[in-house]
Amino acid sequence: MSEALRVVVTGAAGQIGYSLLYSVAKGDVFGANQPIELLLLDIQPMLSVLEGVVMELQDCALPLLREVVATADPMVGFKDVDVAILVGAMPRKEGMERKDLLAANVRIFMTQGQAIDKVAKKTVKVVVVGNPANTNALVTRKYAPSIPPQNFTCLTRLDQNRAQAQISSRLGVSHDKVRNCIIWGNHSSTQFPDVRHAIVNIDGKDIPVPEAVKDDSWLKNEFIKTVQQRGGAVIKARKLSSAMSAAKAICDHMRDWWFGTKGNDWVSMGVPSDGNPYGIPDGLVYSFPVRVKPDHSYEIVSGLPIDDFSREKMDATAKELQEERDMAFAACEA
Ligand code: NAX
Repeated sequence: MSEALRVVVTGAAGQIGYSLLYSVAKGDVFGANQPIELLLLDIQPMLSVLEGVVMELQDCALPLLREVVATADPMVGFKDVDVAILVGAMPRKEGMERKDLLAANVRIFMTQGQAIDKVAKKTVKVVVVGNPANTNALVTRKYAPSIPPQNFTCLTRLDQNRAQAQISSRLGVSHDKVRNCIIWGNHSSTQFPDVRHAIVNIDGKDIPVPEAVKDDSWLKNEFIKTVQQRGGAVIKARKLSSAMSAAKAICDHMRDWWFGTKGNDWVSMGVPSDGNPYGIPDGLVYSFPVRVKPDHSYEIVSGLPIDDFSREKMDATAKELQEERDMAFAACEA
């Protein structure tokens, strides 16, 4: 057995945390031979709730789980961590404007970035889930200059999984038969779910998804809208936002980052846009298709042809991210 991996989950007393911690502690993400030390970070008023979560984790009697620390102090929560899963964020309250939400989150992710910079391992891998996830990742990275920029990512895997599920149910195949769906841009309703380069395996044969679906109008309209608005549809039905599917997507994101993507396939991750091959402005955290090597390094997949329809959608979501960045950085200086 190798040395224990130190993994911090922020917002650990929340609903995604509750769905996520068991999978991480059980070995679903870092493998069945990898001991884990879990650090659970939440705010002071939630510490008593967190105590209950700690008790439950103990009661699972998981062989890989070596230690659980619950804290409200970022300097304790991020100490020597190898992996940081940043779920905790300020939720949007009634009447709150986007700029106020961004400003409230800037304060949280600035503090956490500074703590990561000071006490986390320099190799720490960070995935930001708390919304606005792309811009929160950008802020965290800004305040942790001693960590390589590419170690800061945000979650768009839930959107990718949603796209994959829409296509597989449309084609009547199991979900694992559909690969290489792409989410471009922001984890928001401007995201561009793109399956024009995706593949479906039918009866052992790889077929481009558009060829199998044979309905360009559905792909350009209903499909995109369904994926873009799926989070809202879940809230409407459940009166709570996605948690089980979000936790599963976090596990998928981290597992692929840790072990690498399969063969020539790719997955979508929000990553720094600097030097990207698609003309998206530098200085954003933008979701691209990436291939990950077993040493945890990743590359944005290059050379995918971009038509006018895609260009417009990719630029629109980039524009929203630029606006978010400008508002967030203005709040940093305030
Ligand atoms: P909950 O409200 O259930 O839990 C959030 C937890 O974060 C709470 O326990 C809260 O006390 C804690 N928290 C707040 N400020 C904190 C701070 N400064 N340090 C540590 N903890 C802090 O929300 P939940 O449903 O778990 O969702 C968490 C976040 O994920 C939200 O921002 C949500 O919008 C976002 N999501 C992002 C998704 C993505 O794909 N990127 C999908 C799912 C989800 O909607």
